[in-house]
Formats: sequence, structure tokens, C-alpha cells
Amino acid sequence: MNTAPPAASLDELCINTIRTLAMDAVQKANSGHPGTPMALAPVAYTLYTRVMRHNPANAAWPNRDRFVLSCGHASMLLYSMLYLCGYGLALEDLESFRQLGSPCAGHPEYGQAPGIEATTGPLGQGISNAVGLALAERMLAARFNRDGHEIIDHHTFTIASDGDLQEGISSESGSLAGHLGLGRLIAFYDDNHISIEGDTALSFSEDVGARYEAYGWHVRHLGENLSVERLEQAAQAAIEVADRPSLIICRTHIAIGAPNKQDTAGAHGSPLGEEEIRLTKEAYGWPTEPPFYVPAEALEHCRATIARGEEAERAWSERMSAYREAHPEAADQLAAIFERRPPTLPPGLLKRFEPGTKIATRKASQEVLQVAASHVPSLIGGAADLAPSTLTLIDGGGNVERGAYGERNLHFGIREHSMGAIVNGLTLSGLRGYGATFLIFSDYMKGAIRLAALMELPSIFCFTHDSIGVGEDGPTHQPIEQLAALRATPNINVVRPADAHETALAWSFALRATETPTVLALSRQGLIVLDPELIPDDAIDRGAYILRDSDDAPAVVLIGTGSEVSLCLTAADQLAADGIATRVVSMPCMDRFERQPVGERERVLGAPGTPRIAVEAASPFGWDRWTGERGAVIGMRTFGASAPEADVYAHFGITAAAIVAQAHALLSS
Ligand SMILES: Cc1ncc(C[n+]2csc(CCOP(=O)(O)OP(=O)(O)O)c2C)c(N)n1
Ligand SMILES: [Mg+2]
Repeated sequence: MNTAPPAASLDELCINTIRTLAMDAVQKANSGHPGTPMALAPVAYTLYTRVMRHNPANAAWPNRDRFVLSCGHASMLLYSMLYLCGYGLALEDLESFRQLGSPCAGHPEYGQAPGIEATTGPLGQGISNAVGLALAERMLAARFNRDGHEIIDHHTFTIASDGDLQEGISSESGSLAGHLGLGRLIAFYDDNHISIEGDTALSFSEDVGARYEAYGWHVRHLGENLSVERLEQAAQAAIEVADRPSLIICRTHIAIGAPNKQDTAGAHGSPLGEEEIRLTKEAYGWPTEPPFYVPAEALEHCRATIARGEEAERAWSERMSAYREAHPEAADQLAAIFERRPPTLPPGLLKRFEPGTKIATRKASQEVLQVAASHVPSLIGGAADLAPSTLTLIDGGGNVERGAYGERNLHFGIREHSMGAIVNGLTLSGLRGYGATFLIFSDYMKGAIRLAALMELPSIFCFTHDSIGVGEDGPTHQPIEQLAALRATPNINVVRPADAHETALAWSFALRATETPTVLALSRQGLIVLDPELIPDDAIDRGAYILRDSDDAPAVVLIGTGSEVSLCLTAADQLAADGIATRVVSMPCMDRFERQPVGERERVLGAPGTPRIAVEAASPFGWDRWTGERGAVIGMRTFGASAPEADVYAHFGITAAAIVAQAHALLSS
């Protein structure tokens, strides 16, 4: 029988329950981060039991307040809270913290337990996802709320640590959030003066509050007194400030109450140890045995959030019914977003272009985007100050600005990394977000792209200037290894279309995706438009197809992507004139092709042993899988060079003549 230890209050009992669960789970796993959940327990407790409108019985309630634990290493804080509030986690799940198959992974993993709003752990990402979620709330409200029908009106809460606020990505997203006046974003800063290497004074001395004030945030310093009442008041005051995001700075003490570990870096990432746990529990007035002890009163008190949450959702559902009656079309559109229904797109090409003419795939993308945007009202996005080059504006879409959240074109400023994280936040909300820049700068947002893949979000990353075809800007701007790195990342589809029609299919493919981000790699330079009859409607889904075949079994197979496909076609003409049966394969998506059955792959690439030449103006890394022992790869083994595009291609030997010579060399060896 669990009898509660004497505690000053029920609140304190609950807070100490969170603390001791975190200590015990980390100890049992012999791995994890105990000190931060202990310190932040009052913040999470106040948010979950007094501030947030949420329904543990339905974690997916669309108008719920969002909570993102940006310092994902403090995951036991979230798991304890979700367990206590009744989100469906069992005590055994907490006991299996960090073990294979447990919903309580080392860091919170989106989709692995109800109530986890985003995968966090790479510092700075979570608070930036929260900016995206808060922006999404405003964008949805602007689109769907009607007079007398405020159906979207939730808040986004996040807790960020020193590391979160040191990482550059949070400065980018904080700056943009302030600029856009995202008043429904409320961040708590865990100002504990500790990070892994010790006192943050070693490397961190700016006035964080002043910094966020300069970004245009409302900032409050709570100091050390983190009573539930003060925390609640601060949160309510932040809610009242509707025109600016809020930062509530809490001077906490890592591993609070642990007699030998409080305020030490040692409490960050190691179990406290049996003896220190015993001493800490004694200091809390807590029974030292058994571990994972949950006083019945604490559980009952926290579980009362279920009834309140169900009531809140029920009241909202009534409002939603009235809304549906008054605005059935809008209600259906909104339901499609909530349910993440893939859009209904016309089968086949979104747009037709004139075969034989020349158009850059970024330019074709611009035209296709307009068609896509007309079919998919939830499609919104923007570039990191390169829209005139990436050509990613939605015509007539208007600029999303402070107070103009109903528009469609976002301006991320030169903030690639946070653009990625904000696009992920928008996508988490059900909107279809895209972010655009040059392919070279995908490096600046790789952390966010990787998390989109890990979270299984269909974020769209639209990258142009995808090769040495960039030309004069030179090697700093010419991507080499980016395609290989993105392809090496699990659960990303990298699509590099060969022409305008493949580009149309690529957008359609990206919009149909439900759990995989799409990276589009588009050319700066003009590419010849292929005959659409030669391109199957499912070209991208299949990953590769035979674009031009020989009458006889091919003696050589040329495989190209993007701008190099037309080089392969020119080379094939020459080789055919030389009497060599040549097949050309376009492979717009290697990731998809890899997933085809072996029979299909052999059908496309020719019998094993057929000499194959892959041509891509990028790192050859990964191509030998498709070319095999008897094949060759024509690609880039060095950085590029600054010169007109044609000269760069010629200089690096990525030409039709080089392909022809390579084919002859292979066939005579
Ligand atoms: C991008 C990134 N870099 C490094 C790490 C490794 N790491 C985890 S926590 C942490 C810093 C801990 O300091 P703080 O953020 O203040 O958290 P606290 O110890 O106060 O909980 C670091 C460097 C990480 N998770 N993400
Ligand atoms: Mg810290």
C-alpha cells in the first residue's frame, strides 16, 4: 500500500514524484540525465496540471496546447509527466527507460509515445520546431477561424536549456519568432548555469534575457523562487502578451535536493548513484524504498487532468460542430489537415511543357508549384532569402508577416537551419511546408533535414543550383558531396529531375508523401524538355526508368540524373552511330530505385555484367552499387571551379564526348 510521505502540499508531493521517478529510471537504466528533470519538475508540473489545455485521453486533439521539450536529454521529465497525467504510458514503460522497444527512449521520439510532439535531443531543434508549431497555429487560425468561430486558439510551450539557447539555430528561430510576433509561443529557459563541461561561465556570458528582448520577445525573470503559483502566474502573464513570444527565465538548480550532486555537471548525464539517491530521497522526506514509488494521491491528482482535458475537448468539439454547420467547406479542408490526408492530385503530370525547348528545372518547378498550390491549399513555404533564384514564390500567395498569417509565402531570412526546423514544425501541424535554398546550403540545415527523416515527416526541401552547373559562383557554391550525404540518410527521397516533366512528377510525388521528406535537387541552367510520352507517370515512385532503349540487348547502359541525362542522350546518339546498342536510364530518385524488387532493377539496368556508366556532376560515392565491377562513374572527384557553366563541365570532363570515350574504353577492355 502506497502511503504518501508527509509533504508540505499535494503540489510538492507530485513534483517530488516526478523527481524521484527520473532519478530511479536513470539509475535503473544506468544511463541518462537525472538532474535536469529534477530541477524542471515544477515547470512541467505547472504546465501540465494548471496551464495547458490538453487531453491525455486523446493526445491527438487538434486544438491542444503543444509542449516541446527542447532539451530532449531531460526526457524523463516528459515521460514522468505523461505517465502521471494518464497519456497511456505505464509505470513499466518508465522502468524500461532507454531499453530496446521501450516507448521511453533515451530522447523523446515523435510517434513512439502519445504526447511526444517532436523528436528532440539535438539541441536547438525543439525550440525551433516550437516556432514552427506556433506559426502554424497562427496560419491555421487566420485561414479557418470565422467571426464567432474561434476554432483554432492554442498555445505552444517549450522548455529550453543553456545548450538550446547557445546553438545558433535557436537564435535564428528566436529572431524570426520575435519578428513575426508569435505571441502564442511561450518558452521557459532552464537557466541552471551548468552544461556538460561545467559552469556555463566557461563559454556563455551574454545577457540571454536582453538578447531575447532585442529579438522582440516578452521576457520575465522568475529568479529562484519557482513555486507553482509563481510559475502559473508567469505563464498566464505570458498568455496575456498576445503580440510577442515570451521567454520565462528560471534560475534552477540541477539535481536540486541531491546533497552532493546539486549544481554539478556530474548530475547532467550520469545516474546519481544508489547512495546519493537514498540521501536525496531522505532530503525530500521520501521513502527510500521501493524505487518508482508513486503515491496514490499524486497519481490521482495528476490524472484529474484527464477529466478536465476531456471536458475541454468536448467543449471544443461542440464549437467545431457549429463551425462545420456554418462553414462546411472550410471544416472539410481543416479536417484534411488534421487527418494529414494526402491531397488529391490529377494523375500524371501537373503541367506539360514543349518537348525540345530548354527550361531550367528550377524554372519548371516554379510553374509546377503554381499548379500544385492551386490543388493543395495547405501548401505554404518560402526560401532563405533566395526566392528570386530558387523561384519558389506562390503567385498571389502574399507575404506571411506579423498579423498577416493567412498568406502563403514565408520569408525565412538567411536562416537555413531554422528554416528546416520551422518547416518541420509547420509539417507537424498538418500543413504542407516547404523550405528552399541552394543545394550547397543544405549543409546549413542538415540537422533539421535529418530530424524530418527521423520523425517521418513529409517536409519538402526544395534545393536549386544543384551542381557545378552553378558556374561562375565557383566551388563555394557548387555542391559535390551533398547528394551522396542526403541519399545516405535513411528515410529521405532525394529527387533530381532530368527535365521539366520529371519536375512536375517530382512535386506531385513530394505532395503525395506521408511519412518521408522529399529533397528536390533542381538545376540553375536550362535543360532540354523531354517527350512526356517517354516518361512514365510513376517515374519518381519507381526511381528509375528506361528513357531510350536499343533495338537489341544493350551493349552499354548509361545512367544519368538531372542535368546529366541529356548528356547521356547525346552520347547514346553517338554510340548508336558507332554501332553500339546503347540504353539510357534516367534515375531521378536513387532512394526509390533501391526499394524496387531485384527483377525490376535488372529489367531497368540490363542483365548483370552489362557495362554501365553512371553520369552525375557530383560525388561518385554510392554509384558503384549500380554500375558494378565492369562499370564506370563519371562524376566530380574534387571541388568545382569558378567559370561559365559550359567551361566547368568541359574542364571536369563531364561531357557527352567523355561518356562516349568511356563506353568505348569499357567495351574494349
Ligand atoms: C546539437 C547538440 N550538440 C551537443 C549535444 C550533446 N549535449 C547534450 S546536453 C548538452 C549540454 C548540456 O547543457 P544544457 O543544455 O545546459 O543542459 P543541462 O545540463 O543544464 O540539462 C550537450 C552538449 C546535443 N545534444 N546536441
Ligand atoms: Mg544548463
